[in-house]
This record gives sequence, structure tokens and C-alpha cells, in this order.
Amino acid sequence: MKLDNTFLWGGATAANQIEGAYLADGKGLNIADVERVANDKHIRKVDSKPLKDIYYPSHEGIDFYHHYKEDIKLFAEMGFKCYRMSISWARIFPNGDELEPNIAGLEFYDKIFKELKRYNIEPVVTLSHYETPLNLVQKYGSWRNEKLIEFFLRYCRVVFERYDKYVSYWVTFNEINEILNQNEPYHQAGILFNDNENRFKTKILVSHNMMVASAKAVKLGHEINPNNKIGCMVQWPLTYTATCRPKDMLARQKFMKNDFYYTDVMCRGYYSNVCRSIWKEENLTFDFKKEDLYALKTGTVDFISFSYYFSSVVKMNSKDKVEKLDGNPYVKKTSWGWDIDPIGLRLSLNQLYDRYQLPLFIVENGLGAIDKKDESGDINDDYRIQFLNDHIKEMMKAIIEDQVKVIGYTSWGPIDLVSVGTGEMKKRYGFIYVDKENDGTGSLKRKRKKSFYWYKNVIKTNGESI
Ligand code: BGP
Repeated sequence: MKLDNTFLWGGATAANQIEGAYLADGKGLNIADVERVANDKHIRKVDSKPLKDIYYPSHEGIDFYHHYKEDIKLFAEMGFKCYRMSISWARIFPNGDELEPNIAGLEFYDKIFKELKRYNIEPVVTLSHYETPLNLVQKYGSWRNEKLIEFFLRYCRVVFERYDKYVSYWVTFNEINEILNQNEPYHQAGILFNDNENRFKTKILVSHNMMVASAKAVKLGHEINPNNKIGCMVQWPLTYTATCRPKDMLARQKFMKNDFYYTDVMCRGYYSNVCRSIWKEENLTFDFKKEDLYALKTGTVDFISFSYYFSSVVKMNSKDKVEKLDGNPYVKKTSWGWDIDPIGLRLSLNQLYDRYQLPLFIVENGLGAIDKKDESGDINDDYRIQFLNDHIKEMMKAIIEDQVKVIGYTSWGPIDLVSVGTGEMKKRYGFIYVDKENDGTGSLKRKRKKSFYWYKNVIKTNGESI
């Protein structure tokens, strides 16, 4: 099996999960900075008064802010062709609504991009990865307010122009489709609901504002440099039916609508029948402004990037409601209960490519596991190697046998980082171990795991070692 030589192998991180230095050089607070872990619980609360004796995972992260040279050197040693990272919006605009950017914040990313260039690593930059500036949430109600479109575009213009000579690949909002799926889309959109708020309606309005912002960013990015390639980013929930009962198939179709809702708008440029049917079910219609609809039409994405961790199974229950099953009896689960399904990745690639015929970029895939050191202090993470090997194999089948266009693959968390779901360090994804524990203790020392050498060989052979 052979891949194109231009295939972008690499790894993916997000600023709030690695950088730390949460107030350094004028950075403002963002929504991740006020999330805390107490008594093993991950607590979300939009208040900015840090409590004593409680651990805030983003405050130190893995201190990439001060270790970036060492970390990028290790990525280069693995042969990374690209590195997906995010810019922390609140480093550039600490309150989100200023007119002028924070120069010290911009300088930090100058250093990162220069370092990546030294090793010929192509940056793939997410503009907003669960990092909305806190002030925008408190003062404006976050993405409920269309003013955020203007603020986001101001930020985009600054980074598009400043980093033009370094960056060509941009991604707008991380896992935007999770807004409809999540009970409260705190990470995705900075939303915690008020009492009596019509949650569905808010989710639709928030999604609209974000998709308009994304479309306008795509247009702006192309105006600034026509070579810019700007993609959307979704979490892809490949879904099976519990049985071949026609009603279960209907359940599956219904279940996946929430996800096509976003890709349809961002790739096709309009609210499709799938989108309108979701509104209809809630007996709502939305009359969006003409200029917004025009923005959606003229700002469709260049590629679709997505995360893939697991697949799901659904059925239609006796009340004719879609019900998610606890798991798939044909596959194993991770320690965090996620179904391990490499073939689901091949199916996802086909599903997305069939529907949109746009290049695809797998920007997150990986295994969160508890790593243990052996007597000599080494980490032999064969389980991680197995997981990634099986997924990459299916990706290659999709590319070579099914002729799906995939431009790259970045595994999630090439270096151990803070987990979004749990706020923990013990859920590790990395090829590089970081000596840091759940409570924040540890020397922050980096160490290569067995998977480090395995992935290095995968990249060196352009996937032929798989
Ligand atoms: C995705 C996020 C990432 C990452 C990943 C793993 O949803 O885009 O930021 O964290 O999931 O999830 P977790 O950290 O909960 O294991």
C-alpha cells in the first residue's frame, strides 16, 4: 500500500490542554481556565475567582509554553510533516473585544511557527479549540450574541496576516457539531444555559452565529491569501443500527442528522432539508438574515477535518425515540468505555467523501489509556500501538482501495496532555510521556514511549510499515 509523498503525518494538540502559563504575557482568561477538578469531579462554572486548594488543569497544562523547543524537537525526531495546534484566542485578544491585539501573545506564536519551520513541520492551526475568552461569555453571553462574529473576525484577520508566511492550513471551530449533541455546549461554544432558556433554540442560534463566523473567516482567509486552505472540524460519530429492523435504520438516520446539520451548511453553503427537518421536529422555523445566508454560501470550506475515536449503536425504542446502546457487542472498549472500531474510521471516510467530495483530514484519533512504567522506567504501550496501527490500516484502505481523498492524519495528543472530558492527566494519549499527575505534581520531564519509535517508523515508511 502506498500513500502520496505529500501526505501530512503528524500529531494534534490544543493550547488550553498543553500550554499552561495561563496568565503569562498579558493573556486573558478563557473558558478552560475556570474549569476545575475537585474531589475527582470536573466542574464547569463560568466564574473567574480561582478557589484555593482546587486544581485547575489548564493553568499549568504540561507547560508547553516553556518547553516548546524540546517538544517540537521531539516531534521532529518522529518525522512529523505537520503539527495541528491551536492559537489561544485570549493570548491575542485577552478580553476578546479589544481593538488592538496583545503583542506579547502574538510573539509567542511567532516563536512556535519559527521553530516548526526549522524542522519543516507544516502547522495546521485551529482558530478556536474550546478556548473562548471568558469575558465574551460573561459580558456578551458568548455565541448567543452575534457581536462575537465581529470579534472573531478581528482575531482571524490579525493571525491570518501576521502568520501568513508560516501557515496555510487553518481550521475554524473544533468539533462544532457537538453543540447539538452536548447537553450543555460549554467547551464548544462557551454556553451554560440559564433557567427557562429554550435550549434547542439557543443551540441553533449559537450554531448559526458560529457557522456564519466560520464562513466569513474562510472568505477573509482566502482574500488575504488565496493559497490558504481552511477547513471545518467535526467529531465524526459513525453509527450502526442495533438490528436490520427498518425502524432502527430510521433511528440511525435521525441520530446522524445532528452531525450532517453542520457539515451540510459548512460544505454546501446552505441549510439543507436535513437541517430544516431538525427545526421542524421542534416546531420551529428560523428566519436568518439574508446577509448571513449569503455569507454561508460564499464561505464554504476547502476541506473537512474530523476527529474519530469510537462508533455508536442506536435503535428505535418502543416510544419511537432514538436510543443509544451501551456499546457494540462486536468490538472492545477502552478503559473509558469508548468502543474501539477501526473499520468505523474507513466507513466514516467513505461516508463523508461520498456526500461532500471534499478532501478529508483526520485531525484527531487516539487511545486514552493509563500508562505504567516497567522496572526500568520504560513505557511499553503496545495497546496504543495496536489501536493506532489498526486505525491507520483502515485509513489506508479507504485511501487506496476506496479512492477517498485524505490529505493527512494527526494522532491526538502526541505528547501527554490534559483530558478535556475528565480534566485528568492520567488519561494519556502520547508517544511522549510527561511526568505529571492528576493533582498537578510531577517534574514535567518528557520521555519517549515505545509507540514513539513505532510512529517514527510509520512516518519514515509513509505508512508501508503498517
Ligand atoms: C476531542 C477534543 C480534544 C481531545 C479529545 C479527547 O473531543 O477535540 O480536545 O481532548 O476529544 O477527549 P478526552 O480529552 O476527553 O479524552
